[in-house]
Amino acid sequence: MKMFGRTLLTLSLLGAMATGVQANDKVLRVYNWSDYIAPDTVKKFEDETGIQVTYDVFDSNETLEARLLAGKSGYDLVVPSNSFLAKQVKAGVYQTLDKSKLPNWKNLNPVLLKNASASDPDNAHAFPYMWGSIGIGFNPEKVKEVLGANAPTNSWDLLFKPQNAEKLKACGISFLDSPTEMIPAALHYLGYPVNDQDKAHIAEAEALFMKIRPSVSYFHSSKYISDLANGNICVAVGYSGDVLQAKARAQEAGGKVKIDYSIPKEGAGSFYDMVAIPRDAANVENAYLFMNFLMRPDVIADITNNIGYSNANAAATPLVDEAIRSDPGSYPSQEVMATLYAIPDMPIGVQRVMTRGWTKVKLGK
Ligand code: N2P
Repeated sequence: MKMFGRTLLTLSLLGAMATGVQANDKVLRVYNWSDYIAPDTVKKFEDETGIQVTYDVFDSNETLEARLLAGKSGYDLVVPSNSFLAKQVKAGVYQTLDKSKLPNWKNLNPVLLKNASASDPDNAHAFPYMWGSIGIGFNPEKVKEVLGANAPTNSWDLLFKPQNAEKLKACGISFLDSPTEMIPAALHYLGYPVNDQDKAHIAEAEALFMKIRPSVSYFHSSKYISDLANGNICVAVGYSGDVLQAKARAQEAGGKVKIDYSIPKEGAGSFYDMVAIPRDAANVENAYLFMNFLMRPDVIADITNNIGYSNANAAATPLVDEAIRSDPGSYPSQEVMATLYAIPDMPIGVQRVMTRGWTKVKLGK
């Protein structure tokens, strides 16, 4: 009997491990984008709840997706962009949210929830954390020195015209290391739909990058923040809030380096970053507590005030610093918003084609 009981226990433990239904210890494992939280957010949560948080970071959807699809990521909360969320939801990567455990859901902006529901019907698996655009961070003085006063900093011509890139090479250019975000930017510039799946058009977009490749210092999705701020590079294609962080760091360092952010007039990509619980999360109740904490107006406003990204919490808006609310990089005008396109959700096969092409672009051959 005893033996039988132990076997049953072992079996049910194994079953629990397989389904991810486990006891919630006082721990939580979070995987978020780098430079995407206030310095004391995690500590505040730990102090209030007694839950110990392991907080790791990534800087591209591609990296997060590789972890998730390999299975058993070990994380209880992750933050994919909406363009990746849709596919991951279909692949069964996430738990359906029990919104009765999220009383602060009421604070979220209904318009942004509706927009985000295009990737996740009824917002069943995730809530929008922050959103932003993918534009051009630049050092106006250095760019002027190299290209003159009429440098087209308000256009993708600044980088996609090889004669401009060749000159800017002297002060340093970087691009995000993300084929799913950078190839649509080139497709858009070439006049193709951003979700174009025609392999010949994708090859043209890669060829455009190949032409300017010799002028690019590097492809990386987070290093440009400090490099812009230090004056090590003068132009970076990057995420809106990250460029604003570079600008703030440069100001804090004495203001010798100036940084601006531009949403090119042809339009730029936009994203929503979404908080979700992986299916095999071990600490689900704690994940709900952290989600609900992130939906608190004071908590999320404090994060925006530190990272420069616009959050998706309507109740938090009055608590966001006026300087951020009036910054056109964080909160673009309606006219500029109308020029933004959503980063497309590409079928996995097309994503692979883009990744292969991108590897060649990075190698320069
Ligand atoms: C944070 C970048 C988040 C925006 N460094 C890209 N989804």
